[in-house]
Amino acid sequence: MSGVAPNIHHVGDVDSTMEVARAMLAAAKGAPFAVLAESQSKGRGTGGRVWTSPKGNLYFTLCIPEASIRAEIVPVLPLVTGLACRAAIMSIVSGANFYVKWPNDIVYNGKKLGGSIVESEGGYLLVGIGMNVEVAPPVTDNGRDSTTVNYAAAAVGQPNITALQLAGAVWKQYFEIISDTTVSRKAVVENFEAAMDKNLILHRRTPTGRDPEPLRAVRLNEWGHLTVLKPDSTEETLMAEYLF
Ligand code: BT5
Repeated sequence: MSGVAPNIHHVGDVDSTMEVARAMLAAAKGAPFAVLAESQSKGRGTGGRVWTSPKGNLYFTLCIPEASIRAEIVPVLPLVTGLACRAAIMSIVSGANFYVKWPNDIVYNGKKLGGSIVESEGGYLLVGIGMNVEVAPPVTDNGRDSTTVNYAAAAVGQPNITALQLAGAVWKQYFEIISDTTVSRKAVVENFEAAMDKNLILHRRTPTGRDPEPLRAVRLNEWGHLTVLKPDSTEETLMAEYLF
């Protein structure tokens, strides 16, 4: 599927690109497509969290037929997503250090720039990606401060970019990674580990906020699970926890 021509549907203000994409699955007849919205009134993150979605940023759901994704990389698809998003930004803005934060975030300068969710339906994987391009919304629920691609671009003297440009770059990078048969699960894990910001102080999420214990990312195992270092110098491997 390398070089798959982008098939991106542009929509205005929607509830969530995940729902818009779902409604389009049947008509897509097994071909890959994506939905790019200007803004969302019910943008969502993981575990019922809200994704604040004002106009000016990227709200994108990439719908990929499950059959076209090598079984080997399906378990690490959130990591593939983070790597594709980071590569997309860096293909447009050079000279700034963008990082990934396990399992599903893009960060710049210790602040959150974007995040992703993966859902599955009707033979498709729906990869939802939100990245702040122009607007850094205030973040409320104990989250990390937010930042934007254009803030980072300005910091390194590069021109502003648009959500449209970024969407095209994400499409390209995503299909490049999933089509490249030399990219094994091991390579995805190693590339993600190399792109992690290991200086971030992480906190486990709890149902009501965040756990006070400060953690640091150490390494990923072959399945992409993160081992963290605790203040008492012991290590623990996380399975499916999300971190602030
Ligand atoms: C994520 O969730 O980071 C996944 C976000 C995915 C959003 C995309 S937009 C296109 C598609 N359509 C949707 O409806 N969703 C996807 P999570 O790791 O759970 O992070 C959510 C937390 O991030 C919130 O609880 C806030 O703390 C913070 N947050 C919310 N909006 C933000 C923003 N615009 N920028 C930075 N942080 C934000």
